[in-house]
Amino acid sequence: MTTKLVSTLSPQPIKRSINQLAIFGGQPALKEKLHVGRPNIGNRERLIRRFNDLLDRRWLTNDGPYIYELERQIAELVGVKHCIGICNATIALEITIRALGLTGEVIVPSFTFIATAHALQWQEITPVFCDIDPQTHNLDPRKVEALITPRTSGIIGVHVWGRGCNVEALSEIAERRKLKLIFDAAHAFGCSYQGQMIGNFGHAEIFSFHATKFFNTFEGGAIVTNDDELMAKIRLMKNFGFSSGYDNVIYIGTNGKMSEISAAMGLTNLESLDEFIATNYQNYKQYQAELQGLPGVKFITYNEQEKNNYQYVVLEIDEQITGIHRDQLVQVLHAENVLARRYFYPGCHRMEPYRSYFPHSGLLLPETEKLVQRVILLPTGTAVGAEEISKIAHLIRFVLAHDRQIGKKLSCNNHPKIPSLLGESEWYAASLVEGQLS
Ligand code: T4K
Repeated sequence: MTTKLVSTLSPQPIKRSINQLAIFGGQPALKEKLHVGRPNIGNRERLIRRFNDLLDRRWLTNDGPYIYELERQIAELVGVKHCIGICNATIALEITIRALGLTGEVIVPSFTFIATAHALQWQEITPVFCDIDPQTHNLDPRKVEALITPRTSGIIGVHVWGRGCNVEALSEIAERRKLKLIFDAAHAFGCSYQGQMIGNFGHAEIFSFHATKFFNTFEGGAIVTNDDELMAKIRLMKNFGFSSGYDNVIYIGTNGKMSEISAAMGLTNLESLDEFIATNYQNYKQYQAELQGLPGVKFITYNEQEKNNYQYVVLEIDEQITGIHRDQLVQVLHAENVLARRYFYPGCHRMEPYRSYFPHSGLLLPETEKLVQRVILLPTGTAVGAEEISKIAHLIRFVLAHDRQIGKKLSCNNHPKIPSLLGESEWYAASLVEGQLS
C-alpha cells in the first residue's frame, strides 16, 4: 500500500529499489549534509554594520547599548516586565535556580535537554524526574504531586517543542504546596499559551538563543520575569554581584553576561523573526502534507490558534505498526545525508550522573521510556528548501514501504552503525576495539 504512495507522490522516485539506498551502497539523496538546527541568519549588512559600530565604540560586553536594546525589545515582544540577557540558557537556568533559593529536590521532566537537569545537579540539587503526558510531551501534572517530598523546593516545567506546559495545573500545585515554579522555555521564544505569550508564567522563564534555535545570538539566552525583586537579584548575580560604582560587590554572583556581539546578532535576527517563523511554518505544512496518512507515523502538530515558532518538525514512529524501528529509519536517513535527530534520547535519567544515581528511575517514567524510542526530528529552518523536504518525505515513505526488507537487510548484513548514532557505551566499546582509547 505504501509502495503506491511513493509512486503517486513522486513522478520520478529518487529510489527505485532498496539497493539504491545509500546505506546499501547507493548515492546519497542529498549532496550536502542537512542538519537539524542549521542557524537562521538575518540581514548580513545590518549585522556587519552593528559589528563595526561596536568595534568602533570599543565596548564589547558588560552593559553595552546593544544588550540593553535587545532586552528592551524582547521584554516588549513577550509582554513581560523584565528581560535579562544571559550568555546561554544553561547559565540562565543555574542563576534563576539559585536566585529563587531552590534546594534539596526539584521536580523536572526527564524528557528534556540535559541542561535542565544539569543546572540543578551542578548546584547539588537533586533533579527528581517526572513522567510526561504522551499527548503533549510535557510534564504530567498528575504525576508531579506524587513526587513531592519535604525536601522538594520547586518544579521546572519545560515547554517542549515550544508547546506550552499545563501552566494552570502546575501553578496550582506550586502555590498549594508552596513551591517555586520555573519554566525552561528554551524552545518557546515567540510562542503563546492560551493566548498569553510564554515568558509570563511561573516565577521566571528561560529562553535559549543558541545557534540551533530559530532565533539565535550565536550563544545566548534570557531570563524573563514579572517579579521586580527577582529581577534585581538576577541582575546582580549575572555580573559577579557587582552593584553600581566600582569595586562594590554586594551579592554572590557569576559571569552570566551576554556580549555585545551576541546582542548585535540578536537585534539583527529580531528584525527577521517573522520571516524565520513564516519559513518554519511553510516547511512544517509541507512536511505535514507530504507525510500524511503514513500508518504508524504520528506527525506532531501545533495549535494554530496559538503563536508558534514551528522550529521543530517532530515525528513519532511506532515500530509495532511501521515494522521498522525509529533508529533504523534514522540510520537510513543519515546515510542519505539527512541528519535527523533523536531529541531527547535516551532521556536525562539514562545519562550520567543520573543513571548511576538512580538506576531504576525508568520504572517511574513509562511514557518517557516509550517516547525516547520513537521521536525523530527533521531538518527545517531557512537553510532547508521545498525540494529537500520533498526528498526527505519521499525517503521516509520509501523506507516505510520497504520496512521489512530494509530492517532485515540492516540486521543481517551487520551494517556499521553511523558514529553519530552510537550510544556512549557503544562508542566507548567501539573505540576500545579500534585502539583509540586505552
Ligand atoms: N533547555 C532545553 C529544553 C534545551 O533544548 C536547551 C538547549 C537548553 C535548555 C540549554 O540551552 P543553551 O545553554 O544551549 O542555550 C543542541 C544545542 O546545543 C542546545 O542548545 C539545544 N538545547 C539542544 C536541543 O540541541 P546538540 O548537542 O544537538 O547540538 P549540536 O552541536 O549537535 O548541533 C545540532 C546541529 O546543528 C548539528 O548537527 C549541526 C547544526 N549546527 C550547529 C551549530 C552549533 C550548525 O549547523 N551550526 C552551528 O553553529 O545540542
